Amino acid sequence: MTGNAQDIPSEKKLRDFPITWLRKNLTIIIAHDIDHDGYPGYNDFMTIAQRLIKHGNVKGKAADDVIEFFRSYAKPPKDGARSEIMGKRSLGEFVTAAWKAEHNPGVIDLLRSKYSRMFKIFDLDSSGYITFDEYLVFWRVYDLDLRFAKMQFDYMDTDGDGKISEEEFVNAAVDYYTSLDADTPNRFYGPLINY
Ligand SMILES: [Ca+2]
Ligand SMILES: [Ca+2]
Repeated sequence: MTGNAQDIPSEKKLRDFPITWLRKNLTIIIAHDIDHDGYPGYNDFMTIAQRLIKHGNVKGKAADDVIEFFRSYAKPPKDGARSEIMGKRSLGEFVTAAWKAEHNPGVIDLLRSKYSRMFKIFDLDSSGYITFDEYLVFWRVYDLDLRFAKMQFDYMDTDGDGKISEEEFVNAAVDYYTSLDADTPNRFYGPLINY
């Protein structure tokens, strides 16, 4: 990771951010902003949870876990790194808060723990791996362009065994948030939007 929160002037224009970082963060925001009101809010996360329960045919306790996961993400603890982000109500504010959050010490641990939980949610049969069929549920939940799902699956499957381990999933997520490489093939939340 390069740069720090102080690099961002108080006006906080979108062009002040590194372009690849911005494209990835706008891609994340658009993937989560299901109702298209400009930012991911509580209702969006609940819609995502319901989609996952439906597309993944998740039942009982596992369905409760899905709702709890997305609720905790949408309503983070007030003193947590994400509470700052979830309070934002415009794209510029949201992106600025995301930039600050990603430059907090300990953010890697937070990301690892979040995506470790997410891995378990998308490992629908609790086999310890996400198969390609299970992975397609991820793309359907976020309404991503399915033509690119296999490319990203193969990118994440670094040991080439045809399935995604927890480590592979979490590593890809952390790389997505932290790498500023303009040529990164990582499309964790689908094709990068142009900006
Ligand atoms: Ca599985
Ligand atoms: Ca693998």
